Amino acid sequence: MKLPRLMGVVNVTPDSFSDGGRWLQADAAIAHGRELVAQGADIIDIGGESTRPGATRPLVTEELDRVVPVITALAAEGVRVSVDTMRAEVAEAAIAAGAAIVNDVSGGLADARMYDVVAAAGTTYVAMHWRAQADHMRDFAVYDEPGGVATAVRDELAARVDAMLAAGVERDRIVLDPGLGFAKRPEHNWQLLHDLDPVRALGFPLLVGASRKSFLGTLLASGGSPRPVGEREHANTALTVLLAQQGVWGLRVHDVLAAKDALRVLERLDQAAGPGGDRP
Ligand code: PMM
Repeated sequence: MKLPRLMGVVNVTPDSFSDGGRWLQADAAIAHGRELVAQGADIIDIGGESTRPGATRPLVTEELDRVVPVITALAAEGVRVSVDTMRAEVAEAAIAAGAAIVNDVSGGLADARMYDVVAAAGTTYVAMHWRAQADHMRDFAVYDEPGGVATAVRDELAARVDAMLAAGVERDRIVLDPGLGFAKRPEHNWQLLHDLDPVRALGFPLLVGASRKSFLGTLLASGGSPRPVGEREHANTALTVLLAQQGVWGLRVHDVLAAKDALRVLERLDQAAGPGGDRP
């Protein structure tokens, strides 16, 4: 079994829902990146803009000031870094600082220059399904088409892929992401997780980010209150196993140790099955 890569999250933001404010200082963010690598992260995803529902956008200069020093330091140590940004200017600076992957939650919709930057640099490009900026994405969480959310996400990502290829992004540089929690209500996230096949059928590697998201908090709610962000890890571990068994390319996670432990269990079971599998 080919196990997924683990992309460890470092949000250099004051306001991310999952870890906002914890890694805002460059030194703290760099140390956290190193810690995640030591725990088994294959990629460190560095972001300077919170995309939680309702968030307002930082200035470009703020975003640059947050991410560039952290990318520079970690890339210089040989860490495979991705930059989580919707802005071409930030992607460009991040690539110059050593980022190998551009992770764009808007799939190129937020900045018309993004595909040109990625095509010119030849970096891997993660294009996520997205419909609107965080301050009004809730209004776009409507999937009335026949086939529901899975086919809508497939069709909208397919349109992005066509635009990327037309702009000169190499096919083998593209990774797609269904965008859990982005313009999606809990039931949409579950439907997507239940049926990733339409998106997978586009023929690109898939990255999935479920870690700490509010649909897990809703699932695990008690007494009418969502389960707090820091107590959603066991549910994410269950998804880590399920998605790994479905052959996804990567998982974007905050708790790398938990995800890595789950993957090690799968790896060990795979070895026990031997080259011929566990069939008699
Ligand atoms: N989710 C968040 C941020 N960036 N990038 C990708 N590719 N996929 C995601 O699901 C995704 C992302 C929001 O979570 P955070 O605030 O914990 O970073």
